[in-house]
Amino acid sequence: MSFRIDIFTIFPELVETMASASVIGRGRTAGTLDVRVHDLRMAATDRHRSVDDAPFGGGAGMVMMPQPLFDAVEAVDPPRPLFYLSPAGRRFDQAMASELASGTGFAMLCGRYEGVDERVCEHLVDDELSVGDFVLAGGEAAALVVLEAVGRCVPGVLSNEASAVEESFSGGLLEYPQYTRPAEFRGWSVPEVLLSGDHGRVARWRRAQSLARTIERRPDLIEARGGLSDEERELLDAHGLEAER
Ligand code: JF5
Repeated sequence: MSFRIDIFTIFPELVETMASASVIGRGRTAGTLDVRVHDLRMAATDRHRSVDDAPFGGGAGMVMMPQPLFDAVEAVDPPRPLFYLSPAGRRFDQAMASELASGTGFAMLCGRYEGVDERVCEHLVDDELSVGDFVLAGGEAAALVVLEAVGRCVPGVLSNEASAVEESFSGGLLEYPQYTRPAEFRGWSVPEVLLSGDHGRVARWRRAQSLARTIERRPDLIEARGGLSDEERELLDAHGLEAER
């Protein structure tokens, strides 16, 4: 049984190309992911294959019509929930990605122009999702963000080694810095502890770096996990790092 993700878009070639690359493409080839891309214009009825029309009440831009959207979705009967990607949606995050990946599938509707007729939001989709506080020209880039974030969490898509990386974000902290060869590059050295071979010392240094980095760059994440423990303050202090910013 593979995990199914359906995407409805007026740019199926664009979405198909992106969804055939990298980890998602490998998941599809392996049969773990069943990604189905649907062209919204397939359900258009006029000879121009129109999916949009002028807004009632006037104003700039065009609105996606309910008929092609309802018909496209109903013809496919995709896995639910069906999400509409928009800046007005509930904010998508790693917790949502992991939770969705623990189910059997879901679907996404990509809007273009000024958005979709409100009856689509009320009677066709199950929820509205945002990938951030900015406005895109269409939902495709947002849907690809959700596809990749969820797809890589689906059991069997990533190696076990890589899935450990994911757990560290669910710990609510940013990643520690990584280094590879050479040990010195243009006079800049790799931290000595990483060359020591002392796995315990390396693990403590990495945790201290994750904490310090999160305090500095994303204090909201520290707040969300209920601040720092006494042990974490001691760990930072032992590495000469600041607990406060
Ligand atoms: C869209 C009207 C949908 O811009 C987005 C978006 C931003 N964060 N998450 C999604 O989606 C496309 C643009 C305008 C509706």
